[in-house]
Amino acid sequence: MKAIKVAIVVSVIVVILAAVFLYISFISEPPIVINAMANPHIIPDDTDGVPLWGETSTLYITVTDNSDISSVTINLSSIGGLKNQPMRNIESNIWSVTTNASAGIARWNGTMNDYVPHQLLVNATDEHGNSNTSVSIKLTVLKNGDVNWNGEVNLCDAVYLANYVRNVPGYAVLECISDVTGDGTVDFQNDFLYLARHVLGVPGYEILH
Ligand SMILES: [Ca+2]
Ligand SMILES: [Ca+2]
Ligand SMILES: [Ca+2]
Ligand SMILES: [Ca+2]
Repeated sequence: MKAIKVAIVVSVIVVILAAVFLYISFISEPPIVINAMANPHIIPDDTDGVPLWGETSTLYITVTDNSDISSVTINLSSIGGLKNQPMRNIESNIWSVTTNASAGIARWNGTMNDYVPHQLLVNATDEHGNSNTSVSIKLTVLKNGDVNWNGEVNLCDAVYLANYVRNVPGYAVLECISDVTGDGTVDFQNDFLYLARHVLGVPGYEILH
């Protein structure tokens, strides 16, 4: 009889320990972070510090967890923003923030002959303090006005832009990089003339918009 009682007590203890263990593993799970996206994923650096047309990107991430999420932040320091920029819960599991990129932070790699994307690290933390810091959102920042995508802004870009706005075949551009007047359209009268004067050092055209 005593042996049976001992067996029951031991079983109960084992079940309680297993339940505690399961509960601890349940609450110590970090959030799952997926679907990193930047829309658009290419922007120019914001050379006048005023984020006009085409100069911002909205960053999105999906965060799920078996507990509540206490915060989702993103490190925007490499593009001139906050190290712990809060993201906003816009719907169900999707978090978002819109940002521009400070002047001068475009990274050109001469060996690769291309811009190096910024990897913006997300930190998703649940209500028990478990964090997932394994996912980044990729954002490529070009020099504003680098119309022909070669790492520098010079007269070649103005000539290239002139060809684009006159519909010369073979001259595709990203309009967000080419709208250096910041009015939301790319044209000869405004953007070509402004960019040409800028690269030629004409006073009054020092800053691209
Ligand atoms: Ca701007
Ligand atoms: Ca260029
Ligand atoms: Ca324009
Ligand atoms: Ca612009």
